[in-house]
Amino acid sequence: MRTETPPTVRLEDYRPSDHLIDRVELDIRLDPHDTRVTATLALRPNPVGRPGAPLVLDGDDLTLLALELDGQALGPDAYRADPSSLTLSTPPQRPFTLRIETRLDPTANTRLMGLYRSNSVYCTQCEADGFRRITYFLDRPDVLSIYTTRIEAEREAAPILLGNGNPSEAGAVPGTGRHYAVWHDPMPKPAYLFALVGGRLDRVAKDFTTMEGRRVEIAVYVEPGKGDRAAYALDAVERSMAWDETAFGRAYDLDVFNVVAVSDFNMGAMENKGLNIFNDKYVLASPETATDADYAAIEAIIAHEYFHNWSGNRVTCRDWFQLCLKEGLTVFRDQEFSSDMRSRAVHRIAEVRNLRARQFPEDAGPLAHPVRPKQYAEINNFYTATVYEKGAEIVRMLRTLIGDAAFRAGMDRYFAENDGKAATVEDFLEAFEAASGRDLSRFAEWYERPGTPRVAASGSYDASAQTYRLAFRQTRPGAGADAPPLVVPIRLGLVGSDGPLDAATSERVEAGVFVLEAAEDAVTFENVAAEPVPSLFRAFSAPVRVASSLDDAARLTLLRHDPDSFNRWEAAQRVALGLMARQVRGESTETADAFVAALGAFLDAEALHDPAFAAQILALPSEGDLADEIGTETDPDAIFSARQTLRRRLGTGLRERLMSLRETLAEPAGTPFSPDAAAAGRRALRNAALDLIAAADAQAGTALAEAQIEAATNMTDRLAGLATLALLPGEAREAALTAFAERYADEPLVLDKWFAIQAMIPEDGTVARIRRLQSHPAFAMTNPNRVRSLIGSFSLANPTQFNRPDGAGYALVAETVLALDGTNPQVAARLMTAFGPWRRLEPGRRAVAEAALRRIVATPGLSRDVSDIATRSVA
Ligand code: 0A1
Ligand code: ZN
Repeated sequence: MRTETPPTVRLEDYRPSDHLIDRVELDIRLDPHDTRVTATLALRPNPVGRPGAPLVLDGDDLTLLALELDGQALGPDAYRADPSSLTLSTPPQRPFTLRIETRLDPTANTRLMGLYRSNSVYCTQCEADGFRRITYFLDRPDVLSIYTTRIEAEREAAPILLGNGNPSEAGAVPGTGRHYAVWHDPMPKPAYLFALVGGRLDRVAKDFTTMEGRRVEIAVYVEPGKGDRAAYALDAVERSMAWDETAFGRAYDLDVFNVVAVSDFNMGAMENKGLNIFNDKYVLASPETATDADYAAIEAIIAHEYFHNWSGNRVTCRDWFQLCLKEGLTVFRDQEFSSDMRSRAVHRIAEVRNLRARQFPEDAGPLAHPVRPKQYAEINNFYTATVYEKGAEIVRMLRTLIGDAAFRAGMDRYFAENDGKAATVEDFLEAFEAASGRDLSRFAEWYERPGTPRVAASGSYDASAQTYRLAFRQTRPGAGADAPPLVVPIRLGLVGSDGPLDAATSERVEAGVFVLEAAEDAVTFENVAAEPVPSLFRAFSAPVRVASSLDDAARLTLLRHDPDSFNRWEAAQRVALGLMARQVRGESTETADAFVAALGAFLDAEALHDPAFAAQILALPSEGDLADEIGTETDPDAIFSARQTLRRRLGTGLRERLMSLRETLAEPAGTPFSPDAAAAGRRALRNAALDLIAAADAQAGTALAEAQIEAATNMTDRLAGLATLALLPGEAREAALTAFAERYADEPLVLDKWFAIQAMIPEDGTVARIRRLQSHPAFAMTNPNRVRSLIGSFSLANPTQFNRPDGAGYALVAETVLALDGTNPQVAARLMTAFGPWRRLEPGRRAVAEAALRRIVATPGLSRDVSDIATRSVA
């Protein structure tokens, strides 16, 4: 472990690099412990940099072997080198060449940044600042270079050698058993997009011809023997390529597009130019091993990384403060893709569930930051839900504000004007201002301050005038007292007791959208025949919390009649949240019966038309949602029991219907598996029904779950059965867990699900169970997926046990963080973010959580990653 006092990097201090690197030639000789890297850099002073400035190249843990300037070895006085930098204090004031030789030990690289080995496959991860662990470089996104990479390795150990760009040459190194491949990337790129792969891998491939007539070979590389699990990912790449052409007019620009799956990866995947490297969890799928959720995630992440080819690679970021420029935009693009591939309404619900589960709490806690942060100590800690998901919501609001046509024109303009450049949020907004003629300077405020805005709405009906006035008031908790009002697009409509009130209009509402720009404003509808229920923020048109005084009856009117599916779901969620919150406060929940009746009527009328949507309606808000709703002094046990009570009530009240839906939706024996949205929706509804039945009747639930596991022909149904049993203590559960582990003993990604299910058991014994599982042969602290499955699932999805009043849950996570910090600080820091909501706990737990955090802060030798999260968490 290293102690570092992290220097703070500030957006306001940005200045262009003093030097540029036009061309990079890399010669990389792979060896398990002694890899040699020779980098030949064509440098020149930056015309907009400081003349005569020293050249300071970044390094991280590097060993310099040799250094030449324009072909001459440099004497020790001419430069200074240490593991983290290489400095020439008086570099030439003209173009010059540096040749730098470094030595690496990829096998010893446990941080999984730079060049490392995963199950003996050589691979790289360079975002955000991993390239400096390969060679000394100007490792910043605004230095763009043309790369040519020669990779050499033992042919036996690494028959496949992949790099960025197009393959240009390959052959044997005579008399050595080694071979090489040369890759040339014609597009200028920053160092964070560099990648290479070397190893034994199986390959599946297909051709694609772009709208520009380019023939592209798409290939997916996976561990030997797993080729049959790569078909879905390969198909998803092809669909992504075709979709980006029609939806955004973006074509692929190289002759090959390679995707490689590796087992050890800190994040989901990485968009390296022409060579996307993936966590294998987001590539490998078969009906036997992957759930419907896995298939959907694979489709989304394959698309996300592919879409980065334009939003991120062709147009990159000037500095890391602009991260949302590529991430928020690319999430928006992958969400649109998934919505087109699946059901738009159901996907929107999933997006909002995810935003509320991860981004809202982040924005309300100690790690809150603007979508474009103003400073950071460790950039790797800013790959957050706020930058990604709230960033995507900003792009979506922009489209809502200016309309589809101007939005598309703005995107075209953004790509055209910034192609081959490193851009800023300002460049992005400018393109839309030009395309729409709308002043976006006030809209830009969305990027500037943290906190989820609140919009309060209240309506008043004037029966004699047949008008309905809706008054809005926005506030910005967490944004500071001087925060200006935001520009908030509110998609809205009025609904009556028999259906939407289409005759009602207002001159302030255009194409169904009212734009709230001031702290307070109001809109009046004319022609309102009867007292309406307002349907606000349709399709979740802005990432805000809405406060309205609608009662349950009004919300149930929306559930029945709102033409906006999202708001129908939202209405049901709000009723459920209200019921659970009242239960926590010890207030009356007598309206629960009306809720159950409304859900029953809904199921009768619609469940079979749209099972996926019905499954969403039946899935109650999570414990986290309820904690977020309650906001302060939360008691996870009270929250858990309120949710249990409502689940039981639904399970009891809807039992006959749920049983019959399970029958009707059962797949006839022999139906071939399809991962498509329709089939997945039917499975989702059957499994939502199982969950509620089991909540109300443990015996029936056990029997149904056991039978389902026995009969399952796919992982979705098998795992849903196991998840149901996991909530029902007893022999059946333990037997099912044991059988599952035996069946999948050789399937690490499936055992991850098994770890996670056990980590989420909301019972006293879980901490002890996790401690036992930590020494299970399939568990490994060196593999991020294993750690996230066992410890991450516990800390994020088991609120009662993580927040045990005796502190045993916090202790388990804190111990893991500290144990991991020495080997993989990035993953350790991410685990720590689970402590985020600690201030919102009731005083007893709050004190225990704070003590655990302070113990981490006080630990000597913390990595910069963990110390950054820990100190901000208690600040
Ligand atoms: N740009 C990637 C995310 C990513 C970021 C950092 C990494 O370092 C370990 C890896 C991946 C994406 O958005 O998919
Ligand atoms: Zn991304």
